[in-house]
Amino acid sequence: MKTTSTFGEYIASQAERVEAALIEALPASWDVPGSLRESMNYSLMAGGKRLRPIMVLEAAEALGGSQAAALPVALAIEMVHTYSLVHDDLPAMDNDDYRRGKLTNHKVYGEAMAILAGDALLTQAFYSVTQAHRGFGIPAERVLAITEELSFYAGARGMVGGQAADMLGEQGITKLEELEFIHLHKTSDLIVFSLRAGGHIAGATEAQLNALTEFGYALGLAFQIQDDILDIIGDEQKLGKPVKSDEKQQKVTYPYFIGLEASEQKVKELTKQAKTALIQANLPNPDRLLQLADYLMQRDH
Ligand code: GRG
Repeated sequence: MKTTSTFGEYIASQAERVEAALIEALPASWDVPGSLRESMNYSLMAGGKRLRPIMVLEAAEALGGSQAAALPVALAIEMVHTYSLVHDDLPAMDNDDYRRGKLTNHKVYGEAMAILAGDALLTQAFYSVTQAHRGFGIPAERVLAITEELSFYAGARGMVGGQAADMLGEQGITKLEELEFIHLHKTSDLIVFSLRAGGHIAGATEAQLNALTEFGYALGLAFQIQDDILDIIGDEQKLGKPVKSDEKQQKVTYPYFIGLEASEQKVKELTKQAKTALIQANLPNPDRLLQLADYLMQRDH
């Protein structure tokens, strides 16, 4: 267990590094309506786990790249993730009152400002990506690939498409494949983006990018199934949101289809599959990504 807690401390220090940079990303000196900046900051600094930005940093390091140069892209994915949460919580979508242990954005700033804060975070993300070139000299060609992939994995062909499929499916989902389509896009695509973007920063080859993609899809699905499991057996305090919400909303989840125990087994299998894909790619420093996979499987929030 010692290694787990040491790695947990490492992850916490990486999260702090991301948070310090996020504070600087939306400076008080901006000539922006105060409530818009506050609303953006409120959700951005509400204390998420920062897993996606950490994945960008660790993927860059796995390939011998610079974490500092990867930081602007790490911030970008946290901005996109945060916008998606703000919009997902709106009355027109999931209509949630709590997120990350705090009132949701629209409960504090009103629906219109929450929509605008989400829009502004999404737009700012693309600005942040460009800073990998402007601030750290990452070749423009690599930054172009990251920009292209951010719009792909976060947009209609990615996360937004997954969210739309989820809304359209609601309780009508009858097949595990339909549920997997939703998870692959709604959850895994941002994870895959994060890993590939870290790879691009470090100048990954096509084969290395493919390995990161395979790792990301398996890890993303494991992450989502674990999320569904925690909604059943997790601790409200640790999760920062009410549990049993899937059951209350009659949501079709992995545990609903195959049961709790089989879902726990599936998380283990997917984690092993993810790690195998990475090990076979012979990356220069894969250890932290491999540890991250185990860490996520054991997470309780
Ligand atoms: C509104 C376009 C749009 C998309 C919404 C993010 C999302 C898509 C929906 C939120 C609900 C959900 C269960 C999404 C799946 C991804 C997921 C598990 C998000 C939570 O990620 P964590 O646990 O959150 O990393 P923190 O708060 O730690 O950052």
